[in-house]
Amino acid sequence: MLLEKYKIDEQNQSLIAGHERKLDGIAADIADYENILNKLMAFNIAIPSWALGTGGTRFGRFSGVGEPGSLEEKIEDVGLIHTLNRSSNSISLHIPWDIPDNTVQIKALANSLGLHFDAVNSNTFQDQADQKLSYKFGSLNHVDRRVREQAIAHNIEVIKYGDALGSKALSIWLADGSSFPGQLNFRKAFQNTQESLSEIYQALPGDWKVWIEYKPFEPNFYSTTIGDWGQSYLLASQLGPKAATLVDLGHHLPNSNIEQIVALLLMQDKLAGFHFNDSKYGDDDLTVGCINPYQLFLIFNELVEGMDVRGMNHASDLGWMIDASHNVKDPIEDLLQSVEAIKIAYAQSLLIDRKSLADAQQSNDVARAQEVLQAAYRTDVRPLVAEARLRTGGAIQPLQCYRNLAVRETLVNGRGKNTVATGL
Ligand code: RM4
Ligand code: MN
Ligand code: MN
Repeated sequence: MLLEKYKIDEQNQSLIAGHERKLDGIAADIADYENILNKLMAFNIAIPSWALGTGGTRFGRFSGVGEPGSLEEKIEDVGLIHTLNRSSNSISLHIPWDIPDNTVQIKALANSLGLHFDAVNSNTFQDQADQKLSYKFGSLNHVDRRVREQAIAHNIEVIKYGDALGSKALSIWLADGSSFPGQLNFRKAFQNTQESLSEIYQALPGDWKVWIEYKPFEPNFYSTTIGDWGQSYLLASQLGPKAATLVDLGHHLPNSNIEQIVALLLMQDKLAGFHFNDSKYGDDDLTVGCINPYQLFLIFNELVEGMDVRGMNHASDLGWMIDASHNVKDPIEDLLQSVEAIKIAYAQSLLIDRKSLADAQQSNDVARAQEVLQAAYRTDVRPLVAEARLRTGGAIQPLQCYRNLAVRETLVNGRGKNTVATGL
């Protein structure tokens, strides 16, 4: 289905007066108003193909209704999200969950909805039906060279799909590791991973990047071969300039200072980008900003400061992507909430009085530094984010608009109630 612009305009009509009143309330206090709006309008976050259906847990999966049953329908859903929020203009594919059989047609469909393809993700954490050797005991780190070769070949195949679609990055997350002490020789496992990655690196087209994700546990529970940002950074440094570290917010042990990790990776030009989500305990893959929006703001504080110091383009010089799983909410509603939370954190970080913060830091005025940060964090920037959306043709309130226009109900009519999304 397509959402016609006039329907969104009609929805906006009843909200416009209230919106303008709220916007006037904050606009006058923002010196850099137009500049900030331009940055917000340019800022997009990619939607992963695996987040459009219901995820489920190892205990079960409770399907939603009207879920996409094909890659085409997933692209259609991202098109709907983008029509509503004008901030989700790309999709990130997981291969082989979403193999584009006809890349020309798939690319044309995405382009017709104003979308392009973000990073492609390989998958060597599951065995596929037609696969010769098993990944039960690892993939790129495996003790058996033949398994490593199979995993390398898969990654190279993923690059080929991505290249045909116009992607510019390969994102690798490995389940490789060990569940019991003694199971693996840590050094050999790391060296095998490094050798395998360097073969994949050599297959990257000239303008491509490889993003290396880390995660401390799960599905292995004793060690993970790329367990933290240091290990990912080591690999990315050994590989060369096209390799960098991808930060998935859920891939840290509790209370890790993620903003500090981000600041240092950025300093070293080794920050690839993000998989945004939120968590209370582990890799919970919850809606961005639902548990700890202040942490998200502190991350964006480091990002904006660090990117500005390096003269980077906020919208395009890093990879911005959601990596979430939906068990109880409508995936489209959840993704709209996640994108909104990211844009709010970004907008708040653009409001930080950088000069005052630097002065406070320089004079060890700790209380003032906190005041400066929290003055920005406690500003209700929702009208600003809505204004950026409105100016680009989106909905003032995307979630409300989605409900009022009965989008899910229309999808159920077309797709049926019990469709099952591929992937997780
Ligand atoms: C992993 C990791 C990867 C994602 C898979 C589905 O935990 O976050 O990025 O591709 O889940
Ligand atoms: Mn991830
Ligand atoms: Mn994850």
